[in-house]
Amino acid sequence: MSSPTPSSTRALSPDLLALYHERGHVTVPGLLSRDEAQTLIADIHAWGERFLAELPPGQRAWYVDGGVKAREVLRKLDNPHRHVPSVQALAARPALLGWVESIIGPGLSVYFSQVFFKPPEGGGPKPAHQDNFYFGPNDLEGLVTAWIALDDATVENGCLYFGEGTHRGPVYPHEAPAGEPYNLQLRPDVLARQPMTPAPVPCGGVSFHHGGTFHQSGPNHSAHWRRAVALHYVNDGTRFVHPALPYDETLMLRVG
Ligand SMILES: O=C(O)CCC(=O)C(=O)O
Repeated sequence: MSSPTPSSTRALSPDLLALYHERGHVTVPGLLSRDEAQTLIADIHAWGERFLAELPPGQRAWYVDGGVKAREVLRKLDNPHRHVPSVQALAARPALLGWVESIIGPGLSVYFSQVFFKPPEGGGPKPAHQDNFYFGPNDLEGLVTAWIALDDATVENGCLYFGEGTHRGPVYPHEAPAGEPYNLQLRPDVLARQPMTPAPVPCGGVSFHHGGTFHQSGPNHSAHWRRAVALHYVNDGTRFVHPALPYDETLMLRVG
């Protein structure tokens, strides 16, 4: 097994931190080796198959990718930090916690986590949104998402796009299409004013984004998977005062 690229167990460098505060997101390569990413993928898919087999028909639209006609493929999974031991270990990795703490301060918990799957030539887009609208924290600076690429995330296979500097603006109202309450998104008139910049991430790298930063992802037009784990970290002082969807706070996990 190849060893991971060495990564700091302390804070983000001042340059990366400055970039984060300026743009509302920053990419840090080399948290995981490709072998470690493969192990996580295997563990997540094993859990995903069990989950899919037991999923009631009424919840399928929430979790299953509608773009893959030939077979049923998961679009997302919720709270892997509670269901997959290797994801829980990832969430508590000292190198990652050091970086997160330099962004939002000490006393860290995972509030919510997700796996986003984009299967080859099937994974659909994720519309533009702000995590702070979904989670509704009292402190808009108290939350950061660590989005960890388990495959190379490229423009072709549906990497994230960010609205640079949008974390300094308001949290806008979001709307969901009929029948898709989970698909809350920014309104077209707000988005029309905001260019979105692609942010490819190499396998094993982390993209940190602020809770106010506009972000979205494109469809997967490639022959390759695009999978990622998003860990939504919060600091000690942050409470969730108006979440837009029902999040189960009993699944929060103190990690630092
Ligand atoms: O991975 C994606 O396509 C969407 C990720 C996302 O919205 C997030 O991490 O908050």
